[in-house]
Amino acid sequence: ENICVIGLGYIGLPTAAVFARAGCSVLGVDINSNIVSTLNQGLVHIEEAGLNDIVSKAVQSGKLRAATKPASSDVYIIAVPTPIHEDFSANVDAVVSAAQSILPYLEKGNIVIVESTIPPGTIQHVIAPIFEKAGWDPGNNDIYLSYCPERVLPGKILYELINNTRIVGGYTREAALEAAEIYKLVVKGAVIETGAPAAEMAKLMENTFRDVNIALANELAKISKALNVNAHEVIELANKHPRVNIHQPGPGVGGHCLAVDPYFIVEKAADQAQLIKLAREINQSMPSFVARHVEFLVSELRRPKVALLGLAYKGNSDDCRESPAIKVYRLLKELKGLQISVYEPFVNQEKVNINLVQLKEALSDAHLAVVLTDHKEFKQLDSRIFIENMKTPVIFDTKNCINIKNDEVKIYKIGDLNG
Ligand code: SAJ
Repeated sequence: ENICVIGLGYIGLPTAAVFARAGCSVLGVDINSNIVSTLNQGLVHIEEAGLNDIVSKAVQSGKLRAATKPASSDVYIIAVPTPIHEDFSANVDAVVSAAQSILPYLEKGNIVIVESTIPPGTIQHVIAPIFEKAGWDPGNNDIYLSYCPERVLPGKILYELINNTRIVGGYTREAALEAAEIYKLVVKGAVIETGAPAAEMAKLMENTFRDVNIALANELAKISKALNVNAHEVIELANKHPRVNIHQPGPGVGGHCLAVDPYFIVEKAADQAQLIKLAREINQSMPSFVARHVEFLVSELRRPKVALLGLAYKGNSDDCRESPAIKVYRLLKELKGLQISVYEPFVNQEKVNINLVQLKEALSDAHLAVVLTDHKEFKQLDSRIFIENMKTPVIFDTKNCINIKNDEVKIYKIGDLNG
């Protein structure tokens, strides 16, 4: 099978590599020529467990190569980003131009699959018309058009790509069957055929489910503070109930998925999507909730120094897209007289344009350390590094991930602050 994967980001690159490993001849396409040349050297430009290894083997075997333009193929998989505009509406321009970019190479019987997250109705109202205008008739299966959302968790992408259930939403029933055959080359989990509209909505609801649940946990953290109970204890107790699973409060919801996808539903059904909209607002309010507490914790000090630990939106990741930690940093930057140091082991400082230092230097003479990302390294930190380097060993652990049991270190968490 010849497969052309358009977009070599967090989803496209692992997808291309997994198909190449299965023996398909894969061409990865990206408009960024740096990404293309990096891949052609067998290297990867993103941080993801296990990705280096599988990509370098696939390139060495000759099954995976990259280019800035598509080429004639049996299957085209579109995995480009869908950012949001300032007004929170979806920007599907990249998906549209990816679809247009394959038009010169399309042949009868080709399979076209969109994996990018898109607002409900996009396949029918935006993507199918692109092919129809070019003289194709996907409704009558001269090409097979499907929407097959990616559902993999960053950090576990290679495992989930293979083992998760895959939803295959055909523009027609036949298109779903054709796309399902392709995924069955690599997916060990179930491959479920459905229509494109249900697949679009299922993808969005999965992330919305998580966002709404995290908003509930964040609201509980705020309530607990007001009512003087410990949110973490409440969550642990409530979750002993067989049908309750309260999520974890934190500094907010980041990443390119949960912090974005719910808006795609709000955009298309603003009157009905009340809870979804409110959940977004609650989660968006968390960075300033955290910043206010930091301000409170150092309010008595004359020249406070605060060390921020972590900028990525989630643990063991270098991804800072929509990261609440960056928002907290920016809010704290605005406070006069506050000295801020930042330690972030995964992120390149040029990428975020924030000065990063080593952990000891960040903690040195600090009055407060604020943990904003649950990197594994932070979970393993010993009390000594805080005691020996900080002016006062006080931690505000917004991710509830520090494992220190030493009374010399004072630890505050979101939802149990006595302030
Ligand atoms: N978070 C909390 N509390 C929690 C869980 C998460 O505050 O209890 C925060 C995280 O710190 C992070 C954000 O939420 O900032 C999102 O992280 P995540 O690990 O929940 O999810 P993502 O965004 O990395 O990946 C999600 C996944 N969706 C679901 O779990 C339903 C993944 O399967 C999707 O493929 C991905 O979105 C996507 O690409 O859509």
